[in-house]
Amino acid sequence: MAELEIMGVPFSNYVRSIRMLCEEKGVTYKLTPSRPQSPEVKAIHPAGQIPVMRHGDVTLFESKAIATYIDRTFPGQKFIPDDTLETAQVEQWVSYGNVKVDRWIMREFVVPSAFFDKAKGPDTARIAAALPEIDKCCKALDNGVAQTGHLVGSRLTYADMNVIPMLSLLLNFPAGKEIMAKYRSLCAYVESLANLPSFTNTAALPRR
Ligand SMILES: N[C@@H](CCC(=O)N[C@@H](CS)C(=O)NCC(=O)O)C(=O)O
Repeated sequence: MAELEIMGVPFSNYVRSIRMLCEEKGVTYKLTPSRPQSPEVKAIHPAGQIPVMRHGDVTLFESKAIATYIDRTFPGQKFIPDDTLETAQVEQWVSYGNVKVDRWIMREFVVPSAFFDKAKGPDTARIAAALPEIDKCCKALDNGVAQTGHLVGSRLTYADMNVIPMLSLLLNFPAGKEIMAKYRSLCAYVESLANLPSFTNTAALPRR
């Protein structure tokens, strides 16, 4: 079978989710460190976003589509279950993760806190405005994992892999830690997922 190629930089939360899936399934892949908006990424994703994927003649963009392809193409445990209700529940949490969790944690909080014009400093009003929305996301996820410790059923699925990179980044910031500390089930969930080898092996920077 052709080699699977994931294109994207390792500090992208979505690249990490896809890499976690490959690790969990035991799929060998090559990570090509392509930046968003680079010509090779734009050749696959119309909006120039990462990750994108190549496998033989197949190219794909959008992380959930890539995840579905990998989960169904390669042998091993399924992380997007066959059961109709559980498949729909994975879709539900991935959509919520992409529309709300990614927006408020990544785009409105982590990215503007970490990357800003040094001369101007971070946009503190924008970052502060994200906090109540992040609280709502954490509350929803806390409810979601309260019964089983996972978002879907009682085992790891792609829904969990989609959100854990974002939640762990939130913990790098005191304001993020403070919000998360209010939600006990969510704290336990993040702690347990962050110990998975698929998570630690895909860190952008090696653990010190
Ligand atoms: N809906 C897309 C979102 C991908 C996305 O937001 N990627 C970010 C990096 S984590 C990116 O490429 N940002 C740069 C840009 O939008 O130009 C997916 O699920 O793949």
